[in-house]
Amino acid sequence: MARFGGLPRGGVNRQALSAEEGRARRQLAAWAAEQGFTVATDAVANLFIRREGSDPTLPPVLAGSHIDSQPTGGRFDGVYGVLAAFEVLQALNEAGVVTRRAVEAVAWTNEEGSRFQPGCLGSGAFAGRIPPGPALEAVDRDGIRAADALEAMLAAEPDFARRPIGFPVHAYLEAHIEQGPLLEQAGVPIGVVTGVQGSRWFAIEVTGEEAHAGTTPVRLRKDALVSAVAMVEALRQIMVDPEDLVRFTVGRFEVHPGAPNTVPGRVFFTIDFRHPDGHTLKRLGDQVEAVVRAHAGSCAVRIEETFTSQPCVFDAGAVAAVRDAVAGLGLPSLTLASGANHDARFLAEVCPAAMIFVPCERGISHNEAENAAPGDLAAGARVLAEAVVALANS
Ligand code: HGY
Ligand code: MN
Ligand code: MN
Repeated sequence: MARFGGLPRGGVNRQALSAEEGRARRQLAAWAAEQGFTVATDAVANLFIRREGSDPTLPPVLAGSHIDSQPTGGRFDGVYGVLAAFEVLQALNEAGVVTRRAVEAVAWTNEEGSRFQPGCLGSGAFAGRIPPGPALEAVDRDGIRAADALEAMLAAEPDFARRPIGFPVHAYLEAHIEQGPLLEQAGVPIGVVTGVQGSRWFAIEVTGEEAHAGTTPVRLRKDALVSAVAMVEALRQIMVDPEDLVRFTVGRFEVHPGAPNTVPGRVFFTIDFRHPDGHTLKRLGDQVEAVVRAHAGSCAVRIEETFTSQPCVFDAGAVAAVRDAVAGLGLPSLTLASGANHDARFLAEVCPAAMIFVPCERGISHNEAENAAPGDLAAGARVLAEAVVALANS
């Protein structure tokens, strides 16, 4: 799968609704056909690979993640969970196991939110938490609308069955690399994940006035860069946290027109703010707009909260299914909450959901150097298989 959008340094650029992602989907469909699985997609391009159970009337068990990546992403983020789910289906074929409920491997659309904000478009729409219409109006850096990229993606897949967005699901499990250092530091192959911390994303546009760098006195300038830098510094001050639990990131900061001798007339930047506690997420997140406006200087400001996700605790029954699978396989494990956001956070709104983490080298992710050990990846897939089968027969 890393061939699709593969980068020279070993990572991937397989962004949501891109041609590379379309080719990766086609590859999954080809593997599915070899195994006799059926392939379906919905109006936001969530991809479902189905293995029938003995009772087709029962809501299925879903297992999966996402195959879209960051622009300089790693070979494991997301796609590991989709391939682990596919491995489970294939292993059931090879073992001749018939589960009571159907089991479906899922690739959710636009989990990353790097090309089109917000992320978790597919799982959020499936869970009825993100209205697809407005989200599909998002435009990428090249001016392409998400709706148009989606239309092109679906037009290339006339052979995939079509489904409505959302249907009853018995349970959902997601295997994923931890994207942090805890499992590697503890020296254990498996993380039993209890929930996901809260996230709030903002998009800020600061508008001043382009002017000549050599002739324009400071007192007459409306310098968007000076105002934007003051905003970021002031925000960083309110986000200082001695416990180091606050996660405050300005990942995108664009200066226009970007000419050395023109006073910047416009700056666009993003905020990714996260915290495990809902009260802190509200207390600090609700200050963002006031701090931004207080440092606008002579510029105009447009601020939009583009993504909001409260901290979530996974269903105890689903977490127990993971824990039982780990115990049954005699694997050492660590119990932890997820600092990264995942599709499971939205599935948790509509069915029992839980996650399985495996270590990644030095906790590095959203980086081409992302790496994971085959033994850990296999252990994670085996835990997924045992937990999926237990849930599919419940
Ligand atoms: O941003 C996240 O937490 C996820 O990796 N997309
Ligand atoms: Mn991911
Ligand atoms: Mn990611």
